Amino acid sequence: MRRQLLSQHLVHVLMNNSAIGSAPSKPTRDPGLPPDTLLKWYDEMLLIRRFEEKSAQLYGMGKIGGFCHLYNGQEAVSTGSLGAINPEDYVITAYRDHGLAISKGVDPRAILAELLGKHTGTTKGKGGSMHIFDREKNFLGGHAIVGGHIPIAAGVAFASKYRGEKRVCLCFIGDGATNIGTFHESLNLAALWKLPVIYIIENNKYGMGTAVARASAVEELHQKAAAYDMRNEVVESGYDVLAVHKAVKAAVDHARATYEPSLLEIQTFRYRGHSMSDPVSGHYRTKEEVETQKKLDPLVVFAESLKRDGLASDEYFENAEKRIKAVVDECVEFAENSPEPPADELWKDVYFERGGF
Ligand SMILES: Cc1ncc(C[n+]2csc(CCOP(=O)(O)OP(=O)(O)O)c2C)c(N)n1
Ligand SMILES: [Mg+2]
Repeated sequence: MRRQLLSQHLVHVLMNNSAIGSAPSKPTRDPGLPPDTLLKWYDEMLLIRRFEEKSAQLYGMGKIGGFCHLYNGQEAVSTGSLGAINPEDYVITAYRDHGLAISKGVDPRAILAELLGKHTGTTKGKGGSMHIFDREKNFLGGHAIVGGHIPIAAGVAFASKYRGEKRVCLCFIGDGATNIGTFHESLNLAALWKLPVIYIIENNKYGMGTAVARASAVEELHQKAAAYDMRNEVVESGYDVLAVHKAVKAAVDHARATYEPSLLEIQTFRYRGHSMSDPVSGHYRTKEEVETQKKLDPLVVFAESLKRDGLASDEYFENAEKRIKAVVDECVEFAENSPEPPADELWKDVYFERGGF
């Protein structure tokens, strides 16, 4: 209830604040963040949005098969979080993975090729949308089983600590996944063994068609950390890339200094249906709810804050649209012109044969 009131309050502030167009006035920019970085973040968020829109279009044309879960609306979580880590740090997530892969620097052409089932895709066209993976970029998936990747993140963090490294692991979890057994087992061990993993709940308020309140005995999801005496924080303005970045940066700094884990809950919203097979609202949420949430569009909020701080003009945003459109067009051209996997690929990479990660 408190959150609903807060969200209504923010929408009210947005709609009535003529001086700043459509953006809330807080939080203000961290002066330590260079303008170039902020503009790069904006471009990245725009790329994620346009990439997902193109994916939806290609899906509708029958060029993408199987499951496909889009990230529209959650861009500030991806960009803000991954803006707080280094290339050698790890990221692991569930099946809603395109945006996080883009933020981790995975080649968007290879991501789209994977969606189209092409040999040039990130998993050679055999994994599809839910299994984007790039070992070189330390992007460890893309996992389809809800909760399946949560213990893997603890293992990755264990390896980092065991080797005396300072690499952290960001593990993204849906709100629904916090009700799965592996979530609790993993948090317990991460806290007990002091593992440098930051669990980030992307609370988009629904697990498929089930609202958080109907699936979880505890609605304030970050409070689940209390059972394991784990550092935790909630970001109610998950549409604000700067607020997300601040919370994740604090957790990352803490993990590097102490090896201790954190659980962050970032409140966000997905604009589309659960997957491409679902309608935008369906029976479980109303059009009004979706429209209300869209007034807190992360791209609009960020653009307004950049303008307000004098870091970008309308011209910048117009050019950004053109630049990003060219990138997405290149992805489509690359993916469409790439070959299908050859038949002898069928049995390759099915089982891991030797070596370590
Ligand atoms: C173990 C398991 N149970 C059920 C499913 C079917 N399933 C796919 S997504 C999903 C909902 C998960 O919701 P949430 O964790 O909130 O993530 P979101 O889709 O909102 O990003 C379910 C139940 C699954 N993939 N794996
Ligand atoms: Mg969810």
